[in-house]
Amino acid sequence: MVDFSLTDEQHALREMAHDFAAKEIRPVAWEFDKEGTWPAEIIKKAWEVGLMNSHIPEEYGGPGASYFDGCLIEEEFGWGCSGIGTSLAANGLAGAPLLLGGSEELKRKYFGMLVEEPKLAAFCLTEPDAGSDVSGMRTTAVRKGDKYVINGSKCFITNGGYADWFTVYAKTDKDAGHRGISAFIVPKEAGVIVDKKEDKMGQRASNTATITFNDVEIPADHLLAEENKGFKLAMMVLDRTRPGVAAMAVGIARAAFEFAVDYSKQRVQFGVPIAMHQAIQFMIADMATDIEAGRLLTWQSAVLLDQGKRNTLASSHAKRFAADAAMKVTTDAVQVYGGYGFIKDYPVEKLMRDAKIMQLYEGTAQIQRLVIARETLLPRRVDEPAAAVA
Ligand code: COS
Repeated sequence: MVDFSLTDEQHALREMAHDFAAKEIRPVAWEFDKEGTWPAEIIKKAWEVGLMNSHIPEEYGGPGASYFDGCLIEEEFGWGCSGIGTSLAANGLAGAPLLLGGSEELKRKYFGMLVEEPKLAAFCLTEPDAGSDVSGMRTTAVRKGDKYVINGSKCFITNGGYADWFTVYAKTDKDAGHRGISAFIVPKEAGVIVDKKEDKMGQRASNTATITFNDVEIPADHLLAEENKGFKLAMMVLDRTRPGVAAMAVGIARAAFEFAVDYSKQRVQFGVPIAMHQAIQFMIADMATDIEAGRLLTWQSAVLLDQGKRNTLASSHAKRFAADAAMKVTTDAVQVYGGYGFIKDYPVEKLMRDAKIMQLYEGTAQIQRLVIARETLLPRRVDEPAAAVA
């Protein structure tokens, strides 16, 4: 039997995340967007109430929440402000490679840092010349005795300017393509340089930085999984984090939808509220369907993970659909507002700008389609266990 209802605990968690988004995030979201303000206080408060680091297991001091529960939180963050939400959720992306491939000591130390204080970590995969094509990365890690020496540069790094540690992917065998990449934990104090904060179209309250490693030495035991298994580790991480991105996209769409519905009931044209016009009703109807469908795909992709099953296809379906839906719903919300939708005094143009990144980060809309096509044309069973890093 398929049961889409939430447990009492899940209702309470969603309500708590919603209250947090309504009281702490929403009131400052548009102002922070304008100035690109870093949400330091909100991060501290979210950490205090236990809405950060949801996937850190209990044995390392975290709440050990399910992927599904994480999605409930991320939808509310997206509803509040996805820029601030991304800042709050990015520890999950940085922590996933550690969870999957880290030694017991590394997990204790680096998860410990995140649960003891409101600290941040950052995931460093993308490079100026290696975005969708992960194997094209140029950052290198060379083993020297009991150390690795890292050289290179990473871009578009969420929370990069504020992170205390980084999960970094680098070539350990330059001639081996995707089979020559390894992943490491790199503490900030090892000499990580933050070069540049990006001035972005949307999600302006989140920090996106360029990070450079010049002969950065780290202990050899900071390797995650095995040497040259980093590409697979990255793919397994993205399978686990794309549901959360999809949930945030649903949250953005829901916010735009609610604004559009309210506005359509107030705005009078041709003698009646515009909600009375079928042209507007059909847009509202399509928004509502897209949000429901996006949420169901998102929930399915998270539930598979919680069941220990491989969710590559479901995860790309969810991320692809929810991101495209967020873009469409926010664009249509601007349309419902008419000319006012284009003006910054009204709330929906921010949501349209914020939605754009959902089709770009953690795999573009085209990469999701590539994964969906491959998984469809060369199907692997969805009840296969989630892959191990080997
Ligand atoms: N889980 C486990 N293993 C996976 C996997 C997954 N989801 N996807 C691929 N692999 C494995 C494959 O099985 C293959 O293993 P072998 O080395 O044993 O053959 C290996 O990884 C290479 O897979 P593939 O041939 O599909 O790799 P490609 O170079 O063609 O890349 C895409 C595949 C394009 C899908 C991948 O590079 C990708 O996701 N790119 C987008 C990256 C991204 O999201 N960037 C955003 C940065 S994070 S903000």
